[in-house]
Amino acid sequence: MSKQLIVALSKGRILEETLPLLADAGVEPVEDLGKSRKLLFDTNLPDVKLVVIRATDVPTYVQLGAADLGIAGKDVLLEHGAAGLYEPLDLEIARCKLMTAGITGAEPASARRRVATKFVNIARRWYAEQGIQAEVIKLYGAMELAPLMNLADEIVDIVDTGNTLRANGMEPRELIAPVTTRLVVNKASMTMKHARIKPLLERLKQAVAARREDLAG
Ligand code: PRT
Ligand code: MG
Repeated sequence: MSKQLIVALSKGRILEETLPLLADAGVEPVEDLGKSRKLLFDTNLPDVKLVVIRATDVPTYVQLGAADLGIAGKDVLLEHGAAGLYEPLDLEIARCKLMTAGITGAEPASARRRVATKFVNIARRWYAEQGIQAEVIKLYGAMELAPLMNLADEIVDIVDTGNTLRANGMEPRELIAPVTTRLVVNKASMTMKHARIKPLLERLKQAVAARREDLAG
């Protein structure tokens, strides 16, 4: 195993909130991630590199050891499964909720429920736990459209303010899981590169705690 630490970052909305935390923990990319088309970045630390990839690919990179560390939403981790991963730190950013939602005022379908979502594993597991028969339909985006088009009775999606649901005549129903962004670590890396990972983990923990105190005023 090389002495380098590769950190896989989720591009998209998590990235903006991740970079200040990493900076507080002493890790800064040497160039502007947003302005570059590159995917692999050097940092101020000679032995730390960043890769910026799709959020849904982060668990795969870390699980298979292509990256030592990763930063991903709990939604993505629940959907992907966490074998081969440690999840030592809640970064407490990009807070939202995984919920079921349906057309406002409509009764939930009583027989076999058609559920549209990109979180098919989470949905299958949750409906099974509730003892609700569900036919889970995989979509890649715009879940809010499915009930309006009568493709599904309800959806499983991420809700923050609820504005997206409301704008489409829908309402949140049941909470499946609260979601924040997590730091994940490859299990082998945690052992083999412990001396390098431990201090970084500590500094990130401090950065998260400092941010929490700031927010509390
Ligand atoms: O592009 P891709 O399909 O991969 O995902 P994306 O564009 O939906 O999201 P991305 O990559 O920018 O960021 C995804 C991660 O951000 C998720 O894995 C969550 O952990 C986290 N996160 C936090 C959110 C939200 N808040 C959020 N509000 N991800 C998505 N949303 C979307 C949601 O899908 C819905 O369309 O925002 C809408 C709901 O927001 P409200 O405020 O209208 O309720
Ligand atoms: Mg996106």
